[in-house]
Amino acid sequence: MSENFKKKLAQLKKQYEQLLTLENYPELFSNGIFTRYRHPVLTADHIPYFWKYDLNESTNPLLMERFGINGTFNAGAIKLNGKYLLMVRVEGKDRKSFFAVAESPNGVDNFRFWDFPVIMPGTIEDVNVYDMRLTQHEDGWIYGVFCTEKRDPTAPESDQSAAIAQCGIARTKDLKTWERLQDLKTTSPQQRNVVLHPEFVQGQYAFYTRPQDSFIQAGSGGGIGLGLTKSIENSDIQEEIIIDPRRYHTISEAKNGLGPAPIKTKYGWLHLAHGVRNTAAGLRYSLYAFMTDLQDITKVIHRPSGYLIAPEGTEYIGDVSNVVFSNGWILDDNNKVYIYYAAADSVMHVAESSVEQLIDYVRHTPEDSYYSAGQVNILTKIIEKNMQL
Ligand code: M1P
Repeated sequence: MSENFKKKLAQLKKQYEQLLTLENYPELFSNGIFTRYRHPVLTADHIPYFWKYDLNESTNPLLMERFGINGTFNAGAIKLNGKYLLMVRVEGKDRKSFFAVAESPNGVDNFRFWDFPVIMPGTIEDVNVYDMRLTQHEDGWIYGVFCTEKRDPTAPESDQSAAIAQCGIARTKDLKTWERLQDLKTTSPQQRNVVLHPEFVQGQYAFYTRPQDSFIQAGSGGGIGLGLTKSIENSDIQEEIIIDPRRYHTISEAKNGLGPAPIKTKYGWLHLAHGVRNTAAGLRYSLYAFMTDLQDITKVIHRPSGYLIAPEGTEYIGDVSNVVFSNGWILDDNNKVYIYYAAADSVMHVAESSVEQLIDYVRHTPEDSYYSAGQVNILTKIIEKNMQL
């Protein structure tokens, strides 16, 4: 190996190690509901250098990147055997996404990708796969439910962006070996943001869905739905009930979709979701929380108004600006909750909260009155009460 190549390689390794071992810490400011951590937990630079470079001097004498990575985002999350694992959507510069696991000892920093990306059994139909939700189901399996996308075969040749999104399902015990099951069947032409509920409902598997008419627009569809299927191997949902609809002049006016699998609490199921609103600057994605009934999971019992997390500062900047998106959180010891959220379809961040904080937030944040005057009324009551103190 030439001295020059050796030097460049050493520099590459040093920078990589420096980034991976960078200590993360909570921001000083918190709104009492959650606390953001200072640095992103994953970026495209966290991808191992031995994925991107051919390290053989004879075939890559200039030590150039051979496989470019665009982003690391929209990660499912799980704590397994004491390790914090993110099932990351890795997107290449070729715009194809795939899954890879990044592991951390503490959930907030030192995330390191496993040596190889996930080999997901599939078919040629899967042109692009992304946004996996992990569910530790009471049947004993860990399920990975994700979006599988292909070109719309009915679109004219002149349209090379029309796509069909559907829900792929796979299961594993260790996130290493995966068994691919039949894709979810529903009556909707498009499905994205599908999540498997962790418990059986009426003896069946329950999926949160997001029926849409077209790839981007909700059309006559939309809203977070719920459907049951007897079989997980040959899943087939005949009826979807919309449990959380889109609504005019809210953060989920244009569309919404569930985030990670819900967390069970004594008051109800805690949910995290994303809502989308159209603005002059394009679509704006933010995160919101709500709670459903423990017995009847189709019934929303608490719906705080507005968003929980929206982009801030550098989170705005990236491949798709004005987007925060979450499909993973981890319920940790002492009821701590790590919320993993992606910013601008580019990087992964973490915010820390707790079951206690999130329950309090969903139960005691006023619901939306859906009118300006109604909101002023709610605010006036808060001020009046405070004035009496
Ligand atoms: O670009 C923002 C997000 O857009 C899609 O979300 P939705 O289906 O709700 O529109 C997804 O493709 C998601 O991956 C992406 O982050």
